[in-house]
Amino acid sequence: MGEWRDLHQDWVLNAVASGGTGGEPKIPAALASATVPASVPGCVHTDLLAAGLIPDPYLDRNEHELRWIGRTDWRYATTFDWQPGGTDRVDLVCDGLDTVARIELNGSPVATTQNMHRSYRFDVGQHLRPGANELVVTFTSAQAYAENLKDQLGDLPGPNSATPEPFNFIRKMACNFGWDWGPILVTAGIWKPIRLHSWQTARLAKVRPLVTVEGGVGKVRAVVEVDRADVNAPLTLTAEVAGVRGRVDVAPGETSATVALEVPDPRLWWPHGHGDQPLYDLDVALAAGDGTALDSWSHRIGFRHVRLDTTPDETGSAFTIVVNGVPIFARGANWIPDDCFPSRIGPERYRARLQQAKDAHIDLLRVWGGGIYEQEAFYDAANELGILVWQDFLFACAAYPEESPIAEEVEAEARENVARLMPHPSLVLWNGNNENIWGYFDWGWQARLDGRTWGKGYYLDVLARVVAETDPTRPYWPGSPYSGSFDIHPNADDHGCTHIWDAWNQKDYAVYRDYVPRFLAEFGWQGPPTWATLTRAVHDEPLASDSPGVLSHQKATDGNGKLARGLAPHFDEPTTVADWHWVTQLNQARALTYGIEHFRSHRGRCMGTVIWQLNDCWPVTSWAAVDGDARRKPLWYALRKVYDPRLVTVQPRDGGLDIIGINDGAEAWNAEVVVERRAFGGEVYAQWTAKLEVDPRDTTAVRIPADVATPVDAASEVLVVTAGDRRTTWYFAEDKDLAYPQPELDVEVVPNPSGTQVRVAARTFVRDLALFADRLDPAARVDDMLVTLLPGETHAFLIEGLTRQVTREEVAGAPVLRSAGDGQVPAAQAP
Ligand code: BMA
Repeated sequence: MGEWRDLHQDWVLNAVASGGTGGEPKIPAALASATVPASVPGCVHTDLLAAGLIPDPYLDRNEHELRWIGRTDWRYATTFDWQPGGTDRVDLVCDGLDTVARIELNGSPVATTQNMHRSYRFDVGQHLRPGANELVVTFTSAQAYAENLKDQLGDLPGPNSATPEPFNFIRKMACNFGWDWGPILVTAGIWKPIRLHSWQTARLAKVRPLVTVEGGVGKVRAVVEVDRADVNAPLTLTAEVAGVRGRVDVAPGETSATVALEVPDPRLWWPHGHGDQPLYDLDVALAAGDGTALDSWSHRIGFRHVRLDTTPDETGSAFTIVVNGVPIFARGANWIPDDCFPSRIGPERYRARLQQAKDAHIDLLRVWGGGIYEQEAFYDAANELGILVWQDFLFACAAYPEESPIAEEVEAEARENVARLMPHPSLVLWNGNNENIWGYFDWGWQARLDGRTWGKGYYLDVLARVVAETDPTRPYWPGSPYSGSFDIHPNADDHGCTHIWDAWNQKDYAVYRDYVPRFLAEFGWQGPPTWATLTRAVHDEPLASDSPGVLSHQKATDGNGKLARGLAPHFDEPTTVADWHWVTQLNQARALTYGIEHFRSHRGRCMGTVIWQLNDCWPVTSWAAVDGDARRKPLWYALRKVYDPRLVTVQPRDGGLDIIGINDGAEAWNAEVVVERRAFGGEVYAQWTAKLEVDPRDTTAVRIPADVATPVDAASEVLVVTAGDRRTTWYFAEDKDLAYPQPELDVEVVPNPSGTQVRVAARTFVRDLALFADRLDPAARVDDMLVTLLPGETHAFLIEGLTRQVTREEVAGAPVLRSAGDGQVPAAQAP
């Protein structure tokens, strides 16, 4: 068997040159001659931070002072002892180099690389020496490389907003060059493991398991490529899954082979909410003719069939993910890199973030094209938790060169990553790009391109071919949004997948009801991060929505203006930073609730909503539900309610109000519906009951009688709709026009074994009651939020993670306990 050896010890880092153009600060004097201990895997920024040589780029306005790092060339060096083991080959294996690297071993050049998204293997036997060896990896500034290539090939159009950085001229995580939620932190470093692999005779170069289910039989074709040190050695290949074993001989000279296995009646893998997630070990082994074990490969796989239904119908053409024959309504969220420095993201963090997604009933994550092909642990967590993964190829919001060297890199990167990720049952869709076809149609590109190529060849040809050749078990779609044809607008409501951004950018979230997309792959609304996150990152005195540090943590074009204009139709203008923070977060939660209830009510025509966005890469005002310090924003709690597999909502239809029961589960949902029109003061003005019967994976509408649905005083009445153990409310006016009573709440703090319980008894109607545990203690979390109580009702919040005792006085009012229109709530008294 081959032997692996990590080369992760004793690395040091030096700045070697600065490409300090454009008035950027050059390397600070203290650093010019410094040798810094380096972490591998890691990156320059985190090494400099650990050495105390730079301030934290995530805090205040530090980011802006650190642009020089991305303009500098960096040299990583280590020495290691090595003794010849007598194997045929010793390879240097680099799982990830970020990005433009020159590798030298004992002074001899080994290779140069220019793609963060690929791995590399080099035969280094001739460079190794018995005893001490020196390995050096020098990174050219990615910024300088991309700018040079841009100059060489000629500029191409990018996003229609924000300063375009040359992210489309280098195969590197695009959002490193800044995004409308991310800072400009252009990294360099050995971001994934780097190892020596000593091996004999032959090894498994690539294993592609093609897994599907046909007629109840699990089918696995393990397609294997073999790398040979001995061309003539006879080899055998075995594969085993669920107790079924297959074996083939690999004749001398041959470098590929396939073992086909059939598993009768395997347990099927499902997204959560639709079934279990059984996983099976697939073991592949390579042996010499005499039986000597040479190499092995293992991965957990899952048996499921997946297809994308894009059949034309009376409306247009569908976009439905079908798993094991069942059309799934995707309750999704977009995923961006969870850190600007992805080498910091380990399995536990991936697992925690995906668990947060699942806890909010999210069953699909779309890995967005401006980030990375995520690390194995992301997909492992998705497999285990039953979260479907839609994976973009890495192209976002720009025209991309189809010339050398980008073209070769794109194809190599695609082939590698499709093969790497295909064992994961959670992965159900490959998508060509993010918004580039839309950009070509609508962002004024065509005039600027003047006939030049812009990436279309990747999306319609290269990537489609790579998926068909590498992993024919999975569907491929050229872009998001895309209608399926260049004859139809890519963002057409009736076709394919759609992004709705006019709501946030220009209009109001009310326009969501003007659309019924077939599959909504992006839509979102901004809100600030939690208070604890904001105040950890920003130390402005005084802190304001437009103080310098807060503004630097708002990257969207006119972001604060859009927040304010988005608030105006719904809420009174806030006057303090605390009120701004609460009400913009509440409005974010409201916007997505409004949209998702509407889109889900059209289940069937619409088969998915993928909110922009689940997570953040640093502390920032953004569209995320979970902020850059992993804290859940009010939106997260709203998602958990509105993505409930069983949802009851009130929707305006044909001049009246319908109750719509939505059932994404596999069981029928039958409930008695009680509708009450109540005054905020408690009086019940009208009551009506009906039966709600919703088939599995279906919706049912019930019209509310007009007299029940018509208020006497729109400002002070609410419809309370109860369907079994689900409840929703409907209002006849916007918050700013509602005459909410001044909340009267009896608050009790009760320590209990699992945390601290805060019981709130409402003497008045109170809407969207929220308890901000992070205001009490940055370590604390609350179990629920946005709870609406009728007079006489009580809710118990559970706070976990408190590191101190809290008093009733601290908890009982703003800024800890808040509700919609709570301006009159007396502020908490100092303890
Ligand atoms: C879409 C995304 C991202 C962006 C988001 C918010 O365009 O694809 O590029 O961050 O909207 O503006």
